[in-house]
Amino acid sequence: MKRVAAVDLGASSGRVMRAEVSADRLELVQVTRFWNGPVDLRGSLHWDILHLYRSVLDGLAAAGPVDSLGIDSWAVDYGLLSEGQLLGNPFHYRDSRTSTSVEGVTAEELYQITGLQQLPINTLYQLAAERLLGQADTLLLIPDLLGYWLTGSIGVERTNASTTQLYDVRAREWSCQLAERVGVPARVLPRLWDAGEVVGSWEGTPVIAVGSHDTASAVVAVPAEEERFAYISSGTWSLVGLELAEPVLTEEARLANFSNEGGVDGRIRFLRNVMGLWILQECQRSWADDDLGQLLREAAAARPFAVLIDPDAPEFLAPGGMPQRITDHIRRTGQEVPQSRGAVVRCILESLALAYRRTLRAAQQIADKPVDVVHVIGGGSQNELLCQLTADACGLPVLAGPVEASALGNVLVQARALGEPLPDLAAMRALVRSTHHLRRYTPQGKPADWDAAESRMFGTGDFA
Ligand code: ADP
Ligand code: LRH
Repeated sequence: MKRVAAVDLGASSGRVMRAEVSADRLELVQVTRFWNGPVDLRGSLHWDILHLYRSVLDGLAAAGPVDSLGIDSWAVDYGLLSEGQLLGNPFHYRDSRTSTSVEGVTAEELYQITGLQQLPINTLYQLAAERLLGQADTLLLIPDLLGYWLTGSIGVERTNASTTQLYDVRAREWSCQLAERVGVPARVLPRLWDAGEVVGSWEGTPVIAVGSHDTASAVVAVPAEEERFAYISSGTWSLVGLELAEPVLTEEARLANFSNEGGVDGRIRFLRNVMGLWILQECQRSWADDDLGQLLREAAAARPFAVLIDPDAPEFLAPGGMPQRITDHIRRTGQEVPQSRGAVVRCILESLALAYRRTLRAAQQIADKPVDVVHVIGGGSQNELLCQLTADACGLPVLAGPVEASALGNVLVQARALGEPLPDLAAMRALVRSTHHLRRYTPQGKPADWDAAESRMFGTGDFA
């Protein structure tokens, strides 16, 4: 049996977890959970990186003695170093300084090399707007920056590197040539680590590189029994897709804006970002209403398919004023504005379920990989209404759980590195299955209602 600590930083909260793991045991306890989110500094959005580091240190101290620790976090964001010192406070990916255009490379070439969807949050686009790049000698992604402060070791773990749009998805290395072409000096790109490598130590405890992209760790812990599964990693974002052996870099995949992110053990996470529960979180923040249970009960009682939004519309990316943005979107698309919070929440959840359906159908078709079940993991797997709507919209059974999938994936990769007999993803997933209760949702209602809703939402051209 091994005892390990997992630092798992999501966009809405961070947690330090302690776990006991062996071939037939996987027990996870939360040691600390702390706030995380954007901080507006006179119009620029940043992470409170020192608060996060302080919280990690406090959590690790409270976790007590462990055999190792590992860190995962959200993707794409970075800190720049010069001679070991942090230059500037890391930006939040929702900061408005980015766009999706960059000189020196076409969209087609970019996709052939990196296999990534075009999102303004990608590191490449952030770096195109970065003023401190010229002074930097090293770029570290967030888990690697925190790891560097703990250990002094410099490197970037591969699953997260694959989200930067500077990484060659086939060669599994930085694309230094691409970086230079788009104005990112290759000198700032440090050595790459594989999940499972010991990268240093903190106060005598080995620090292990895990799938440091939280979604990569979450996908490790998908409790799938068969190969024919899809997943929705449901938190601030919904990451919706399939696990593949090889990237799909076709024109069809590019135009449908699918990412080929690197997974643990060389797998490919063929997925799209759907805006996710962020929209609901932001409504709750504007309404100053943290009673999610009551909002969901009201949503369950609200009229179905009354009004729909395209959750991926760019106006939903930035923080602030979310109820008003939804109202504007609804007016622009010629629909009736909902009159209660419950109706707004129902609109968000039905619209997310439709976006999941559309994404999963496209993923199966483009990758030529049909599935029989959708696994929903992460905090959003506790949302019963959303899980049922997802099953109904996709016409597939949904298996919900575990909630703390990223932390579990983090823990499992550490346990294997420490020598526990968990030889492959199948063994890790079997352990999650045998130690966690999953809730099953079977499709209900009339499929024709969802067909009609889909053509209303995406078929009319109103939703640009
Ligand atoms: P992240 O890792 O991006 O910070 P999480 O995986 O922690 O996100 O998921 C956060 C989301 O989970 C919240 O936005 C909320 O909508 C949902 N959630 C959390 N607890 C519950 C609950 N008890 N019931 C329904 N949904 C929940
Ligand atoms: C989820 C996540 C997602 C990224 C986004 C920046 O936390 O890592 O996979 O696209 O944050």
